Order: sequence, then structure tokens, then C-alpha cells
Amino acid sequence: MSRVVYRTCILCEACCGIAVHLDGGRISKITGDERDRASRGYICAKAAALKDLHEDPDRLRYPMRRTGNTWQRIGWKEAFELAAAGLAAVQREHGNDAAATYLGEPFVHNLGALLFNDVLTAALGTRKRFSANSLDQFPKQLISHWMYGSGLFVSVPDVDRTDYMLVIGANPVVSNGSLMTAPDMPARLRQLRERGGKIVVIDPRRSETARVADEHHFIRPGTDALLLAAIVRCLFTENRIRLRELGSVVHGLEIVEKAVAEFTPEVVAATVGISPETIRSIARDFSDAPSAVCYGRMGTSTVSFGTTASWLVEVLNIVSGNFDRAGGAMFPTPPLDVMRLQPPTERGRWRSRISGTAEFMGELPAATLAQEITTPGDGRVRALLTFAGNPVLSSPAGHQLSDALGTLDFMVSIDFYLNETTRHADIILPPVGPLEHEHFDLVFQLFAVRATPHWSPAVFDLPPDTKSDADILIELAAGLCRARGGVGHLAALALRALSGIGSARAARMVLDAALRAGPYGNGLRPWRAGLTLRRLRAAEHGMDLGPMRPCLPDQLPERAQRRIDLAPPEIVADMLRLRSCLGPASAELLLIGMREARTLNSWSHNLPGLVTGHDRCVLHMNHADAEARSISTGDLVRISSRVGAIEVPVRLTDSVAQGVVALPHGYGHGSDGIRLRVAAEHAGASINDLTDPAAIDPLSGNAVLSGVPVVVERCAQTS
Ligand SMILES: Nc1nc2c(c(=O)[nH]1)N[C@H]1C(S)=C(S)[C@@H](COP(=O)(O)OP(=O)(O)OC[C@H]3O[C@@H](n4cnc5c(=O)[nH]c(N)nc54)[C@H](O)[C@@H]3O)O[C@H]1N2
Ligand SMILES: Nc1nc2c(c(=O)[nH]1)N[C@H]1C(S)=C(S)[C@@H](COP(=O)(O)OP(=O)(O)OC[C@H]3O[C@@H](n4cnc5c(=O)[nH]c(N)nc54)[C@H](O)[C@@H]3O)O[C@H]1N2
Ligand code: SF4
Ligand SMILES: [Mo]
Repeated sequence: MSRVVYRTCILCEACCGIAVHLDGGRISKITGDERDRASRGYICAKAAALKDLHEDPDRLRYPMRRTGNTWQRIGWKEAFELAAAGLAAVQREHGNDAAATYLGEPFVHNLGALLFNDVLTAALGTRKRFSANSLDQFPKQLISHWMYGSGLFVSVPDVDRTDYMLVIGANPVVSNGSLMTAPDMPARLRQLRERGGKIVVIDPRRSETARVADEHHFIRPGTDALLLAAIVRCLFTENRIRLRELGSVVHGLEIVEKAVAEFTPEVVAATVGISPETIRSIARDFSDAPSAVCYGRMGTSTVSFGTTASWLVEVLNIVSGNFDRAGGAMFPTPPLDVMRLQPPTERGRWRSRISGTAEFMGELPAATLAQEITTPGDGRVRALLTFAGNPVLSSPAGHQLSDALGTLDFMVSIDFYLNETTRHADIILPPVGPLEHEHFDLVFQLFAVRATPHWSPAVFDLPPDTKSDADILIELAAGLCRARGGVGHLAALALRALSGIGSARAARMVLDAALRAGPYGNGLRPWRAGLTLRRLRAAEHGMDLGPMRPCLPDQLPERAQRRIDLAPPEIVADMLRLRSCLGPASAELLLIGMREARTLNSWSHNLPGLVTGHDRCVLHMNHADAEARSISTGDLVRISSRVGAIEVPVRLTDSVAQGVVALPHGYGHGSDGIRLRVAAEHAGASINDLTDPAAIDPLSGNAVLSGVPVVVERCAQTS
């Protein structure tokens, strides 16, 4: 029998609607859902690979226990007992903080995990929590925390209505948008230009987005904060500050004026590599456009001045009169009032014993995880739980982290691949695949340019003797409580009751209540029409509840006294450090990353449909830089940094700026003991064996992944 199931793709932030075509219980194909209210049929190549993921013979389907280098299948009951006992034993002997957790990126694409992870966090009671947040967008969230009163209240570019988009350190044509859920970015950018708008891209690489833009300017990696400071300064000196309706909401304008005063276009030009005239013309065009928005992502975030640059992006949008206004930067109104449902975000309740960085949202910098394990003393990490993460390939000096993981007393991984990280685990608890459980996107509706809630039914029932992420989190938490004894037994009983309801059913109940209480819901008046889970489930192709709408100051969290702090003191102080990086470019090459349309971080390389064709783990190098080193296309080169060295083939191009080299991340599948047969054939090398764990943005603790000084030499032997 054939049937089609409509749901969303969980692979990236675009959340496109897909149609999963089934024939006799097997997936025959996956296509874009033409009737999807958000994506209208658009998908990228990755969606079709969900079929490969579902069928991947390497995907783990039952718990595994490692003894030495051999893995053995065990039952769930035994697996939970061993996992809980191992973690509890370490905590009993060395304290709760001796067990750390690392959450990877797919965590935020998983309803059950998002709803029930707190249960496990409470059961573990550790302050050593790490995640991909500090390899990614923490600077932007820290800025939101300081300026708007919540790290979850994040401004999003109104790409559909803007007349001028300044894209700085983002490549939405390939990434499909990040902290901006807007499926089909290529069409949205095309429409921006068709309605007479302008796109300007600032990037050390002529990226795929730069290619569809009106203007592209190369920038020296890591210097965006200087460029943005100069642009903001121009607005002040040319009398272009417009706060419009936000005049009484915005505080600290004079402090910002002072903080940027010394960063004239002439002062910054040599360091950033953009002429003073160009800087002035960007400032003027931005200010003259009927509406304009500056959008910064990875390139402005994963750098030493990530927080300062992210702040200046907000400042530019605010002081140019483009905030909380159609076509500018706005706040979405998600169907769940996440800010009221979540406790307020906090910072600084404890500090990293390694970097001294303040905790933010309960987390410490992922870049410091290896050192937490290897550095003796109080609070040393001796056990680790990873959930949906592969920090060996995704965090700085991954090779050092890999060595450190090998020294742990105990490690548990909740993951369905035996990869570079999970191979170190003692126990792997694999959840079912994404098509085998229900989904609703809790996180990305916070960043959606249109409110487009979508319920995703499970395509397949849970196969016998398998568990969802939510089941695993609850049962592991129960095991930990039991292993603790005492009052822990009571908590374990409560968790068993939750298990009895079934995690999927419990998730639906929570979601329904939250939707009813949310901004589109019927509140406590069930007779009123409003968003409920039943209505949402009936809308097979999702819903479109409209574009972002002005919401300030009412939606600013109460704790921020409904004001915007334009000049958080920590940032103003950091402007001194910014001054210290002024100066001519060094002779070294600076290494940056690059994402590609057919890969997803480290975990898409085992999907045959996505790895066909040319080698992708290739260093992109400018012709002039290559010539100076007698390097030609196809040569094998050795790239070395302060922390390590790798060898990869090179491709010469004019699309990276002189002095810059670019390499994709997520590769390096050559280690023994992994079970990724397809990926191992395209192993490549990991850029994160070069990135430096000592280099972090001191304010947010975010890793510096871009602009790493490297030396590139031709290897004696060429490929
Ligand atoms: N196909 C694909 N899509 C993805 C992913 C993937 O792996 N593959 N990953 C997903 C994830 S987890 C995320 S977080 C998002 C990220 O989404 P984006 O941030 O849009 O993606 P990146 O490719 O990292 O874009 C960063 C851009 O910044 C540039 N850059 C690097 N350093 C600097 C700098 O110092 N200054 C400036 N101005 N630019 C700089 C790079 O050349 C690159 O073009 O993508 C998501 N989507
Ligand atoms: N040099 C450099 N490093 C980077 C980046 C960069 O641009 N350059 N990008 C950074 C960014 S933006 C990010 S987000 C991180 C990503 O870093 P990580 O999240 O650490 O790594 P991923 O490659 O996303 O690995 C995801 C893991 O989750 C597992 N998984 C997938 N789906 C599920 C699920 O439903 N449940 C469970 N339990 N497991 C699942 C996969 O098997 C895989 O092991 O990498 C960062 N690292
Ligand atoms: S852009 Fe591609 S990977 Fe991202 S949600 Fe859409 S189909 Fe999935
Ligand atoms: Mo990310």
C-alpha cells in the first residue's frame, strides 16, 4: 500500500515541509511538500538523504557496551543500569561536578529531548555542562541577555520586507539561514532584489550568497567588530541616528557614541581590508534605504570579538531606525511563549576553572572540555555524558579532546552512530531515527520570519525493543535517582509514572497546554477558536500565522524593565581590547571554515546520497598565495597551527581573499573503531585539529573557529 506522510525536515533550521512517500512500508522517495505553508515545496539535497539515514545499516538500533576495543549488544534494562551506576559511582566518589554533559546540535531539533532533558540535568546535578551553543551562537544570545533581558529573545532579520540587507559572516544560500528560519533562502534573496532591494555581503570568501548579492567586500577574518564600529560611527557623525518610537526604550546612546568614537573608517581600514570610502558608502546606503537590516552569523560569532561584533550588529539595526519595524530586525512571536515558560536566562553563577569564563545559561565553554578532563584538581571531570554531539570533530583541538576522552573513568553516549566521539563511550544508548518519532519545532519558531507551526507525525511506529530520545532521558534519569538511593527513590517513582504515561503522550499534553496558553491559543476559554494541538495536527501542511510584528516595548522581559540597554558595561569595556587588534595584517595565512550544500556538520558523511562526486574536504587557497608557496591545484598540503597539523588536497580559487584559506569542518573519519563505513571512504581531515582551544571570546566563552593563523606547505608527496 502506498501513502504519503507530511512533516518537517529536522536537519537544519529552515524546517522545510517534506512529503515522505511510502510504498509497502518502505520509503520510496522524499520530496518537498508543495502545499507546505512555510516552504511551499522547497527542499535541499539533504532532505532526500533522510531516507539514507533511516535505512543506514551503520545506524545503531540497540544499546552497546564496550570492553576494551570490542562492542557487545546488551539489553535496555542492563544498559540503563550500567550507565546510571557508572555515572553515579563517579559522582559519589568525586562530587556531582565530576560528571560533565555535552549536548550537540541535533538536540535542538528534537522535541522529546528538549522537553525531557531537564529531568536528566536535575538528576545529574552537575555544573559542568557544555554544548554546541558555545561553538556557535552564544555571543548573539549573550547580547540578547544583556540588551533585551533574555538570551532567548533574539532579533531576526525581516528578510521578506527589507530593502537593504547587509550580510556579514553568514552564507544563507548554503546554510539555508541560521537564527533566521526562512525556508528557501535563494528565492527570498532573489525576491529582495526583484523588489528593488539591495544585498551587500561582507565575507573573506566570495561565498554562494556573495555571488547573488549586489556587492561583496572581502574582509580580514576576525575584524568585523572594527568595521561595524566604523559604520556605526559614521551614523553618529553624519547625523543619521534615528531611534523613532524606541526613543524612550533605548538607554545608553551617548555611551555608544563615545565607545565607537575612535574607530574612524580611516583608522580601521588597513586592519579590516576595506577602504574608508567603501565603509562610508555602506553606512550611507544602509541609512538611506527605506528599510535595512544587518544580519551576522557564524563569521561574526565564532571569532575573538564575537560578542562585540554581535552587539554592534544590534546597535546598527537599532540606531539606524530599523528595529522592531517591518524590513528591519524584529522579534518573532512564536506559538509557545517560550520566555514565560522558561526560567530567565542567567550568567555568572559560577566560572570555568580552566578559562575563568562566566557560566552562561548554565553552560561553560565547550572549548575547555578537554582541559576539564586533563587538568588535576578540584572539580576535575572524570565522567561524561554526550547527547547528539560529536565534539571530537566539532570543537577546537578535537584530537586533544579525543585523547582526553580515552582517560575518562566512565562515559555514556546517547547517539545512533558509533563515531569519533562515541567510540570512547562505555555504553551507547541509541535512540530511534528522526522519522520514528513525532516532532514539533520548539526552538526555531523563536527565530522564524513568519510564525509557521507545524506538527510532524511519526512516519514509522517505534520498532520493537527501541526507544526515543525522550524515553532514554527519562529512564536514565530514573536509573540515576535509584542509584543514589534515599529520596532519589521517590524521584525514580515519579519518573516511572511519567514513563507509564509514555513520553510521546506526555509531550503532546505539555505541548497542547503550552499552545493554548500561547499568543495564538484560546487560553482558558476552550470554546474560543485558537491554536490547540488538535487544530495543529489537523493542518497537515502546517500553518502560517503571519509575519513578525512590532512588539516593543511590551514583549521585553519584565526583568529588563522593558528597556533596551544599548551599552552593556562589559561590552563597552571590551572596546579597549578591540583597539589592541588594530594594526597591519600579519604575514600568516588565516584559516576559515566553509559549509557546503550537501553536508551537515560531522554527521551527514555516512549518507551515500550526499557524498557522491568530488572530494569535499579540500583546502581553498588563493592563486597568489599558492604561487608564493609553489602549490598547484591537487597538491597535498600540510596545514599547521599552534595546536596541530593535518594534510589535505588543495584547490586554487579566486573566491577566497588573499591571505585567507578555507576548509570545511566535520571531516576526519579516519580513526579506528568507528562504524561509519561510507564516511570512512571520504575520511578527509578535521579542521578542528587546527583550531585552538585557548582562543575563546572572553565574554561569551564561544570558541574561535575562524581566522586561525596557519602555515601551509606543499607535502613532498602529492596526491
Ligand atoms: N549545508 C549546510 N547547512 C547548514 C549546516 C551545514 O553544516 N551544512 N550547518 C548548520 C548550522 S549548525 C549552522 S550554525 C548554520 C550556520 O549558518 P551560516 O553562518 O550562514 O553558515 P557558514 O557557512 O558558517 O557562514 C559563515 C560565513 O562567514 C564567513 N566568515 C568566516 N570568517 C569570517 C569573518 O571573520 N568575518 C566575516 N564577515 N565572515 C566570515 C565564511 O566565509 C562563511 O561564508 O548552518 C546550518 N546549515
Ligand atoms: N571549525 C569549525 N567547527 C565547527 C563549526 C564550524 O563552522 N567550523 N560549526 C560549529 C557548529 S555551528 C555546530 S552547531 C557544531 C556541531 O557540533 P556537534 O553537535 O557536536 O556535532 P554534529 O556533527 O552536529 O554531531 C551530531 C551528533 O548527533 C547525532 N544525532 C543526530 N540526530 C540525533 C538524534 O535525533 N538524537 C541523538 N541522540 N543523536 C543524534 C549524530 O549521530 C552525531 O553524532 O559544530 C561546530 N564546530
Ligand atoms: S534546507 Fe534542506 S536540510 Fe534544511 S530543512 Fe530544508 S530540506 Fe532540510
Ligand atoms: Mo550550528
